[in-house]
Amino acid sequence: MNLTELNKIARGMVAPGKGILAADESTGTIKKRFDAIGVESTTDTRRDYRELLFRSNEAMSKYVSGVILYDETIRQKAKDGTSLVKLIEQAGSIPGIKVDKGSKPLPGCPGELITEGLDGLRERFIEYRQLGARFAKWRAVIDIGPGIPSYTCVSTNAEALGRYAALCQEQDIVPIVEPEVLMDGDHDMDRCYQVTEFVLKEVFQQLYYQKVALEGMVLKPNMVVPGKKSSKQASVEEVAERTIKLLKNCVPPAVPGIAFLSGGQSDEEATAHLDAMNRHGDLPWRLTFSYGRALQAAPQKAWSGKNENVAAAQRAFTHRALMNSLATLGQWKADLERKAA
Ligand code: 5MM
Repeated sequence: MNLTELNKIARGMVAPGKGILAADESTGTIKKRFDAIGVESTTDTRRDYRELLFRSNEAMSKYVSGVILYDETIRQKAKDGTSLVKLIEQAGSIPGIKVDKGSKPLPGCPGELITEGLDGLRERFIEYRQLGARFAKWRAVIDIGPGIPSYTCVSTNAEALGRYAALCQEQDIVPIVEPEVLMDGDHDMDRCYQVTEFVLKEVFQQLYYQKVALEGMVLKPNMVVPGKKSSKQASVEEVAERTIKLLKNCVPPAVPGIAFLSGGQSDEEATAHLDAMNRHGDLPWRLTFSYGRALQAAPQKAWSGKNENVAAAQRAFTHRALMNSLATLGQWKADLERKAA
C-alpha cells in the first residue's frame, strides 16, 4: 500500500470548494430515475445522460473533485468515441467506481439487508484500476424500525465494509466507506443519532481490526436527521449541531474528509445542512458532499431525455454543483437559489 499516494487522492477528493458526484446508480436505480422523467433506460440513454453531466465543463472542473461510476459507465465511450473516464480526467476530476453488488436480505434478520460483493473483489480492483479508477465506494444500508437495526445487521455490514476497505487500499485505491442509515421511517432525530453512532462505532472498530489506514479513506455517512415520516422535523441548525457532535464522537481526525450522502433530503436542504456545518469551523476533517439525488434531480428533470434540453440540464447541474461548492466553504446563501430561479 502506498499511503502517501492514497492520502493525496483522499485529500483531493475533499479539496476545499469541491465534492463528489455520485453517478453510480445501478441499472435498476437509474431506470427508476428515468421512469420518473419519462425516459426509457437503455445503454445509449444512460450514456447520453452521463455524458451530458461529464461534459458540464464549469461544474466538473471547478466544483466536482471526483465521480463515482457504475461498472457499465466506467467502460462506456462518449458519442465521439472518447471514454467517459477520459472526459472526467480531462476536466481535472478523479474517476471512482462503485464495487458493491447491492444489498440482499440478511438471513435470520427479517427486514434487514447485507451488502454483497466481496468475492473476487481483489481481481476486480486490479481491472478497475487499469480502467482509471482511483477510488471506490461500498454502501451498507441500515434501516431504522421497530426492533431494528439488529446487532447482527450492524456488525456484519461493518465487517464487510472493513474487508472492502482493506482490499481497496491493498490495490492503492482510496475506499469511500458508506454506512447509510436510512431516513425513511417515522423515527425522531434522537433515534437517528443513536443508531448512526452505533453504526459508526462498529465501522471504525472494524476498520481498525482490518488494518485500514484512516489517512487513506473518505467516510460517506448520513447526516443526523429525523425520519421523513416523523411528526417532528428539525431546523437546519439542529441538524448541523447534532451531526457535528456525532461525528466528533465517532470519527478520528486522521480521516482526511467526510463526504455526506443526501439520502432523500431536498436539494436545498442537503446544501443548507452542509453549509451550516461548515460555518461552525474548527473541524478536524473536511466536510463535503457526495450527493446522488441532491445533485442530479434538477438536471434529470431539465433534460427529460431530449437533445434540445442538454444545455438547460447542464445549467441545472452546474447550479447545484456551485451551491454545494459554496456550502463546503460555509458561503452558501438561500438568496442565491432564488436569484438562479
Ligand atoms: C447514486 O446512487 C448510488 C447507487 O445506488 P444503487 O446501488 O441503489 O443503485 C447510491 O449508493 C448513492 O451513492 C448514495 O446513496 C448517495 O446518494 P444520495 O442520493 O443519497 O445522495
